[in-house]
Amino acid sequence: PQDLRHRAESAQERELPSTARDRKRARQSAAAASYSPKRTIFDAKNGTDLPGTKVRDEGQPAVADESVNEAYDGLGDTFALYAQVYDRDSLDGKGLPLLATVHYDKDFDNAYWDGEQMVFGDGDGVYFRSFTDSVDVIGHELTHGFTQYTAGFTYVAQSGALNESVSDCFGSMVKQRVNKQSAADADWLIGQGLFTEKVKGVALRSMKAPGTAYDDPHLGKDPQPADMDGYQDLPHDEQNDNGGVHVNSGIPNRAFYLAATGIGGNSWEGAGRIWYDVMTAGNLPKDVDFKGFAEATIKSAGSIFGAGGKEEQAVQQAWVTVKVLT
Ligand code: ASN
Ligand code: ZN
Repeated sequence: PQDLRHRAESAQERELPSTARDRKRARQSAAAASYSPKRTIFDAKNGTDLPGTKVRDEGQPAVADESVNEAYDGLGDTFALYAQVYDRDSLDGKGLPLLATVHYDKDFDNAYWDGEQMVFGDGDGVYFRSFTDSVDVIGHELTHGFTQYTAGFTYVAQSGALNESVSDCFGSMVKQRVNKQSAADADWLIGQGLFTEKVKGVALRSMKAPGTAYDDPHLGKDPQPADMDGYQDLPHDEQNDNGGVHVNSGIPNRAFYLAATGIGGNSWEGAGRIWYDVMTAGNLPKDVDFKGFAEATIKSAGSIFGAGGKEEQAVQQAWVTVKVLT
């Protein structure tokens, strides 16, 4: 064992920066380490004026209000995924400040990204708890900002479902990384813990088993399909969730889950890297469909990890399983 350790050390020494390319990479990771978030949390005090009253700025200590601290920490965890794993300085890659408002409106059962900031409701207290409780929901909302600054997927029909799905993928990876969970160990639930004990359900969505997250007399049944056989071709208007963007997202969500677990290890190092590359490559139309996105992920898997490798095969198989590709 002693001998092996010695050999490992000299292998490491040989990898010290020597070529110009290595030195550049060393500089880049030094830069990544120096990225730091600029967070500001506001309180709407159960009104609807945005952003509301400033209650905690970057670097200030925790306050008495738990929702404020949960939002502050969740913003930090999301910033850390983008900075430390993907070497990205905030959502726009240029250090965009992260703004969030808590206690928005009364009994507000949602959270959203308004194009400039995040907004969190307290939940009605009967069926929903505070939307700041789930770090994956915080990662989801912030990722709408990331998508806005990158691929810009139009929020309707298949490109809208991809917009939703990418938010779930990165939101889930924020949570998995905080919890130090591999793809195999993660629960792949979005919004676990948001329901009160009154609700028959475990979370808002399941990426692993879309359609099974809840089945409740008040909320109805989780409507997500697990493959293209259940795709819901709804009218493209707001009354129909812009063509079922939160419904059909189950299909690409499950493809991501299958790709991540097929590759193995931590989702953010395998499937996450591939999805990030597709989002930032700048070569997809804003109204891309599932098939166009799927083909881009397969191509990207090959160029990052090697053509024909296990990553490319896992991604290809994932899209076949959800019946986007044949
Ligand atoms: N929580 C929802 C979302 O981010 C809010 C919405 O935009 N309908 O998708
Ligand atoms: Zn969303």
